[in-house]
Amino acid sequence: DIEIPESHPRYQSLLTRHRIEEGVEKGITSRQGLIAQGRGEAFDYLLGERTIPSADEAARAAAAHLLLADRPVISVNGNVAALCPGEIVDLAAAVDADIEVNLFNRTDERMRAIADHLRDHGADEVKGLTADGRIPGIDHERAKVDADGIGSADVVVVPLEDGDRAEALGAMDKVEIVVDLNPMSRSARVATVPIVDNIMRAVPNIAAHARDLRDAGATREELEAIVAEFDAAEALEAAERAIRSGSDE
Ligand code: PTJ
Repeated sequence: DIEIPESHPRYQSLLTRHRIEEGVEKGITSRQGLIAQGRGEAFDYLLGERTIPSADEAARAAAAHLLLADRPVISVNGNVAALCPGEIVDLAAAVDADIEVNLFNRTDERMRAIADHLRDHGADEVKGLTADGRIPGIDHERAKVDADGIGSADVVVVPLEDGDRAEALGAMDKVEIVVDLNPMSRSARVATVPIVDNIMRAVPNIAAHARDLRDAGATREELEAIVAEFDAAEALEAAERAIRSGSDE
């Protein structure tokens, strides 16, 4: 591991880059993942590398959806696995969700490397390798999912998803929670709950909200009210305003 002093003004950003680089070296992250990370970083810089209030509200709405779900699944790709594997395992435990590896550039090798990496970080079951289900409307390789995972999920968390697949998943009538730093991306626009935040902040934040709601004894009705009050279009507008003005929207 490289040593980055925590006092460095770009500490988080350097740590993130290092994790992605390591992910590529370990065969977890695709080379395209490096480009995706660069794109995300630019938006994070414009947002002030912080969780804006509307993203925090979105994370709370996401937590409520996950607690209400019958079959919640968290989808993991090569970037997510490299950046926050432990946090994904913790979120899955907090809301009793399954974890499924789901890749845009799918190879068996990378599927296995990511599943092993998640198990090293405490996951017991990792779905995605069976691939006996399909997302209708997208080409074969990219459509593969587990029938008893994303295939039959009612709520899916898809961090950093490609626009086509986000659209196709939305068309399957699932509640789709997208984490994407670009509020203008197609994925963010088709999401039931778009969280415009870095996955390294958003994933632990959803878990913290889920635990707070559970500890406060939130009822089904209260969770449903949180879900109903959330306005996706308004959250995206707030994120754009924050980017343009450099302040709190
Ligand atoms: O591992 P694979 O094969 O499934 O491939 C994963 C990538 C991410 C390479 C693939 O899905 C892809 O090409 O995605 P895109 O179309 O580049 O979209 C990535 C989106 O995620 C962009 O809108 C970025 O702004 C955003 N993004 C990148 N890094 C982060 C992020 N959002 C939140 N947190 C990040 N750390």
